Amino acid sequence: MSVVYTCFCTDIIHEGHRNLLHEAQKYGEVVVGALTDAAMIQFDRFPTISFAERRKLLEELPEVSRVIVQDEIFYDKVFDALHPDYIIHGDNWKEGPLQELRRNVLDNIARAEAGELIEVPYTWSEEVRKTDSRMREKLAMPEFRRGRLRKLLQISPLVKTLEVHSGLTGLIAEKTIIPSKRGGLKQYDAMWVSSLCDSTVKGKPDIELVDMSSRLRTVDDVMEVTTKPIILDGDTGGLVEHFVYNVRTMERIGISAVIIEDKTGLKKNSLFGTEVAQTQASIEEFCAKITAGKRAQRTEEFMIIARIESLILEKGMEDALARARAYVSAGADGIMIHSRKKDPAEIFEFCDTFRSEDKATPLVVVPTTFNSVYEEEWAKHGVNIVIYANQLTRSAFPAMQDTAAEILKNGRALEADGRLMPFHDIITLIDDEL
Ligand code: SPV
Ligand code: MG
Repeated sequence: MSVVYTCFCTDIIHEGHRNLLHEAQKYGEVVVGALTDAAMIQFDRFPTISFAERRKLLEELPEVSRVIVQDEIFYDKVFDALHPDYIIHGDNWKEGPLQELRRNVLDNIARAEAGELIEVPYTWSEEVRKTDSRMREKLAMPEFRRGRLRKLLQISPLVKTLEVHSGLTGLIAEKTIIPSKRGGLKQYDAMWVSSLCDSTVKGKPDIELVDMSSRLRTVDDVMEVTTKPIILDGDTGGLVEHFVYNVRTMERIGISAVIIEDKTGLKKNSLFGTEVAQTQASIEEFCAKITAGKRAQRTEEFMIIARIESLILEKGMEDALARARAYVSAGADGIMIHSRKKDPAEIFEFCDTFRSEDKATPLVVVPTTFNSVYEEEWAKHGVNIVIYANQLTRSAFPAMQDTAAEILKNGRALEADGRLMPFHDIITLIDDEL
């Protein structure tokens, strides 16, 4: 009997999947691939149920004779192990990033000199639309979004995080998907609400002048239109009495982690380094803040990450490492180490030493100045989260400035038009539905 293979990236079986399975049955024995969590996050679908539950869901389908594990989104291994006679898929993958998968199937058919691709019309029904929107809704809910960072840390070798400061930048972080050179699809895993960028877009300096209520309004704007987890730049965390209160608020609205830095008094941006007066908190003082925050927290999922400013303030590697050990003992769920050097050597040294002593605590880096390091290299040095902390704001600002000057210069907007997004694209940019 012929083998017909298909694979669904879903947690819910709807009418569209059933239609496809009925069609598949006509060609032979139906084998379905259950995508692992790691494979699933390479799509724009984050699993909302466990792999075991997903597998069971597929096994219980009467049309399915066998379920196999598919641990990458491309089909090479499936072809090698199963030698399918047919691959069946909805025709919706003829457009957008999924085209890469279609191409991969066609390449495999050519390579194996066997197999045939069957494409069935995608079911665009009300039930399918509602099911899809139910899944997205679940992902956007605070209780689900909050725990997603911890889950990602389990399944992803490196959590790629992009700075966002508005609904629009949130959508960029949510929806930018590109084919990866190595095969697969690439996208961001999480979002960073930076104090520098959140202040800058409000025209204010990064000195904790923009208060937490305002910062949380930015977070809410982002949350309204996205589903990915949020890491909040919590500056110094403020007074302990305020921090504990804010921890509960952050948890309640679905933020996954806050990063607080071990500075005290008037905080200035780290990249000033020692050019401006900045004071580091004592180890005891900062540990007390971490412990108070952890005690205040109500859920298991929320993370308080401690950021060490010793290298920024030229206090030395030993001070940085001593602080890392103390902050972890005080309850920190992760360590962020920062530097303003272009050369990544001191960051590598910190990460390597820390990892040799502590295999588990997540490590975070913000490669703004030391930006030559590739993600794979960070992972090799034991880093778990990499934050691109300001690049969206820094690319938008000069573009807007140039456009403003160009219009002034010419006394009309025609000359600026070449660098602008077509008008039609801006009015259709935002979907009516998320
Ligand atoms: C931010 O993005 O606000 C940060 C990172 O805190 S840095 O600007 O490098 O200090
Ligand atoms: Mg900051």
